Amino acid sequence: MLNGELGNSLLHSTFIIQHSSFNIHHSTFIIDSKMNCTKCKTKAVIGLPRHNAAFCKGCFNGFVHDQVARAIKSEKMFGKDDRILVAVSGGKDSLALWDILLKLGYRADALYVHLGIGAYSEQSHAKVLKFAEAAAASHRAKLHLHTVEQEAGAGIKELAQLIHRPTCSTCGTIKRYQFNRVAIEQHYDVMATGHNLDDEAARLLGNVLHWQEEYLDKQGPSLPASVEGFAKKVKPLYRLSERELAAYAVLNRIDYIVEECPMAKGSKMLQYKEVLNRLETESPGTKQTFYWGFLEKQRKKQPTATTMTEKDRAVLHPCASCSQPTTAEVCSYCKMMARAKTHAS
Ligand code: Q46
Ligand code: ZN
Repeated sequence: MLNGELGNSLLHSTFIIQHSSFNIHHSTFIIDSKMNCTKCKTKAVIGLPRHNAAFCKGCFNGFVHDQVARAIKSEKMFGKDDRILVAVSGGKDSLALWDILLKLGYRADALYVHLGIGAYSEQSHAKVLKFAEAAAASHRAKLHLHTVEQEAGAGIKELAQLIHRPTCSTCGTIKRYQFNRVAIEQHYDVMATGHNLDDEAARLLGNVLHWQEEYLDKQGPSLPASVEGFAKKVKPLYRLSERELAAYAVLNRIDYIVEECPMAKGSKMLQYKEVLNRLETESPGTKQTFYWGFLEKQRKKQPTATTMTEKDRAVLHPCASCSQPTTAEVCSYCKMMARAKTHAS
């Protein structure tokens, strides 16, 4: 991840951060020893080609916090009195998000879903606990935990095999369900995820390539609580790149799990990220232009006769089993748990 000890490496002329065990969406940055901070003119620790700037640690932290504050304000995500539930995975983005929100003075608790994926889950859980103990101690923030194995009787891979569904779609259903359930039951005003600019640009590329118009409509960084039982969802990191968040985590000594989930290997999202990274290297700012440009167009779009919220209201009703909103009689989570129980017995 980091060549050399952090404190010393910041004094050295170069330091390199590499992450992702697959080396697919690795972020490598090298600081030219001659670069000075654009703001305060002291020695820079990171260069940001897309902003044509370089920052020292203090100014870089200020830049990151400012980008998040701008995202929260411009997308009307939440206010200082709102209770926020952050979805944490143990990775750099979600832990950085929790850290930034607490430092900006927000009331942010977190939820970790233990997927039961062997060493990966054990390590990511340990990273989350470690951060939570430090964050909770200084900001009185709380960590909620949901363990898939406890409820389903099996880890995510075994569960997916049992019900004959792809692991990642099973995982997606469980995470969406549990985050929403905890947010609603524990009366949080909003749920925040650590999706960054790279995630959103890659998802947009995928949606455009397949002309997934319905998904495009829902790709904004702030989704309102469309019906009762659905929590509002926001992505306060959409203005920051993966590389900037890796740098933020390292510079602020946030101990995160560097490895990707082993199930992500070969995924389409990683392929899209790789393509976008190549474009970004040639033309810094490509991802930003692509995703922010899309958001700008969405904002200008004349509101259609039927907004997404109205559409949602028309098709959603409480699940017959658990009461969470669903388009079917029984929600996909309850169906999945019922199938798991049938197959297990
Ligand atoms: S969906 Fe799939 Fe991710 Fe779940 S099983 Fe891992 S790769 S964590 S975002
Ligand atoms: Zn249900």
